[in-house]
Amino acid sequence: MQFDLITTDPSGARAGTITTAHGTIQTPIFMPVGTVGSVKAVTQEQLRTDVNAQIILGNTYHLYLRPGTDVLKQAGGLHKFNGWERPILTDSGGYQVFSLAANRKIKEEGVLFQSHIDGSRHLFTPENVMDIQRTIGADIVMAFDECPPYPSEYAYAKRSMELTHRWLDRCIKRLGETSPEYGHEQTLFPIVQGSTYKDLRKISAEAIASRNCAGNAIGGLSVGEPEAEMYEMCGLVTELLPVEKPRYLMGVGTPWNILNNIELGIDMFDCVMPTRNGRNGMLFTWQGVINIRNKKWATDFSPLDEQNPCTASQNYSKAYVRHLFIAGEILGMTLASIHNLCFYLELVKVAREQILQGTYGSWKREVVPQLKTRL
Ligand code: PRF
Repeated sequence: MQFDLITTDPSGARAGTITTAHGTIQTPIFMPVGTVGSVKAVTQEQLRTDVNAQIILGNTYHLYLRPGTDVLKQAGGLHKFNGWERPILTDSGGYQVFSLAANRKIKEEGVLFQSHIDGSRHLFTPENVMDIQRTIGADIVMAFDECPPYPSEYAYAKRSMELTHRWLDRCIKRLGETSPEYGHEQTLFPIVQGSTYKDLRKISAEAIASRNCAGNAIGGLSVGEPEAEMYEMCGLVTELLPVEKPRYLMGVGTPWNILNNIELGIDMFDCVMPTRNGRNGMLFTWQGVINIRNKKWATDFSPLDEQNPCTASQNYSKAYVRHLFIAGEILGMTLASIHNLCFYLELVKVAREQILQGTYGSWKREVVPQLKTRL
């Protein structure tokens, strides 16, 4: 993997390119979440042509439980299995195991947990999580971490962060001792933790930077803390992470969260919000947020979103999509998901253009209030 930093805007926002074995990614980028190897309600063709996604996410936790590594190995990896030929990043399970699994028990060795599907017992360790990600075959693989809840006591957050650092060294060692299963390069991103404690965040950012990996991630944010705290933590971490490597803020967020964090020097984002909230009828637009189920759209025959270039936004009316939601038609969820993903990809595309022009800061201050408006 190669990262080329093209420019840093006066505001601090960055534009660059990431080159992987499965293609190039223009940063800043938003990565749609495809938990089980599918971006919910959207086909791979729609992702390619309507959304124009450059990279998607998969989850080690889910893919390990279903379909399992035997099937993925026989398929020749996730790219072949789901027909997505562009880059894939897999999260390590170091978050899902804490948010989804039952009876999880954290030990030095790893995490013992019970599947949320059938209650079966499993152990995730830094080593087997690297092995599973080898079998999935993602281009970017995440280190196994612990994401402490918000709020966490200082002592807990410190112990947890130190465990994450020890697990990181085991991840690096294991990846170094194994080879890609399908011939293409796989790049490890370590994850900064430290909850909402400034000194822990600094210690963690320095520890992560010292491992000299090709890219770095920030975890443990957008877990319920006030937005101001997320920005404060993100800002002090990006100041300590190397300039010449991509920075990925995990699980963030709203359109305005993304724009504000781009200004703090973040290059990559993922979030379930455009798809999950889309399936509930929440639509993001440049004018603001729409609840498409609202009665007020019942006879609004204007396009879902004139400013959004994708076919879902252009060729279907608000009234029609509202009708689909009220009638419980699955097409409503598909159109809302495509619309929202297309909007998120447009958002980062326009952000990139503004960065390249050196006008990001004033543009961002202008659009953020609009984006937050409730329509
Ligand atoms: N760690 C991992 N994945 C994540 C997170 C984390 O802290 C978050 C937190 N917002 C989202 N996804 N491994």
